[in-house]
Amino acid sequence: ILERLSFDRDITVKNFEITIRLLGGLLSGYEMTGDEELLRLADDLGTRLLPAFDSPTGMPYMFVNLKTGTVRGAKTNPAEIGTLLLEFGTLARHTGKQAYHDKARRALVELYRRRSSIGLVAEEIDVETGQWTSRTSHVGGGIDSYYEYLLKCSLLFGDGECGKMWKDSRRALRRYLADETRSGLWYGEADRVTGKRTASQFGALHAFLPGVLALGGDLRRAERLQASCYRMWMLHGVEPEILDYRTMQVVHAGYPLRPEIIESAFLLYRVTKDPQYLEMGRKFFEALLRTCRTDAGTTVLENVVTGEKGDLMPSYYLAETLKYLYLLFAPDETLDLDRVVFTTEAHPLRRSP
Ligand code: DMJ
Repeated sequence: ILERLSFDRDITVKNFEITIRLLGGLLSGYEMTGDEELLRLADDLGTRLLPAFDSPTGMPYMFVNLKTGTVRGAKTNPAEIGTLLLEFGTLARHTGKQAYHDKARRALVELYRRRSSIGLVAEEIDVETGQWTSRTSHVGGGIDSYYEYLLKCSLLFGDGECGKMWKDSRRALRRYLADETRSGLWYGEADRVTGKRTASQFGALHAFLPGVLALGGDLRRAERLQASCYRMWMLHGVEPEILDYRTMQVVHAGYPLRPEIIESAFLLYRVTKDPQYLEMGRKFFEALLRTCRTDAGTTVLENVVTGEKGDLMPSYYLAETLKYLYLLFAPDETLDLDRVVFTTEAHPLRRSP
C-alpha cells in the first residue's frame, strides 16, 4: 500500500463502496499504526471523492471520477447516501478539514428529512430533485447501513442529533416493518407512505439488524431477531440471500459469503455473554468450511439448497466475515468495544483518537 497505492487514476468509482472499503481501511490502519502516510493517502482519496457531494440537495451522486471529479448517478439509495459519515467524520478529525465531516453529515440529515410522515425511507431517491423514485421500504440491501450509521455516528462522535434520528427511525421500523409470525420476529417490507405490508422477505443483508439493535440497547428484540436469522441459516445449512419468512421458501438461493449474521452473533455475545452465540458461530464456521472451501481458497455459493459453488471471494470475506468470526472467539481484550466503533465494513475506529 505505502509503495504502490495511488488514487491519481482516471477511473470512475462508487463513492459508497470506495469509502467503506478503502477510506475506512486507511483510516483504521492509520489509527492503529500512527503511520502518517496512511493518513496522507486517506486525505488524498477524500479530496478526490468530495465532488460527489456537489448535488443540489447535498446528497451524493453514486459515482465519481477520481481524476476529473466528474459525477454521475443521480438516482441512488439510502445506504449509499447515509453510510459515509463515520469515515468522512474521522478523516475530518485527523486532518482538521471540517468540510469532510460537514458534507457527509449534511447528506445523512437531508436523507432523514425526506422520510415519509410515518418515518420510513425507500429504496431509491433522486439527489438532484430530492424526490423518491420508489415506495418500497425495508432494512435490506440499499437501505440497511443508513440505519446502522445513525446509531454508530451517535456513538463515535457523541452526535446527539444522530442518536435522536436513530431512535425515531427505530420506532418507525418497529411499527411498520417488524412482523410477528409463527416462525418468530422478522422485519419485512412495507409501503413507505402508507406503511401497508408489501412483502414478507428477509435475507442475509437484513441480518445486520440484531447487532445494531443490541448496540442500541434494544436487547430483547435483538435476541429474538437473531433467533430468526439463525433459523434462516439452519433451514439449508447456510443462509440464502433472500427468504420468504411466511412460507419459509427461498427466494434468492445464493450465499455471497456475507458477514452480517456473524457480526450480529459477535455483538450479541459481547453484550450478553450468552454461550448460545458461540455455538451459532461454531455452526457458521463449520458450514463455511464444509460448503465454501475450494483448493485455492473460499468461494461464494450459487445455491445454498443444492450446494453449487461459484468462483469468487469478495473482499468483505476477509475484512468482515472472518474478522467477526475471529473476534467472536477471541478474548474481549483483543478489541474493547467501549473504545471503538466498527464501520459497516468492519474497520474499527477509535471513539477518542
Ligand atoms: C459489506 O460490504 C458492507 O457490510 C455493506 O454495508 C453491505 N454488505 C456488505 C457485505 O455483505
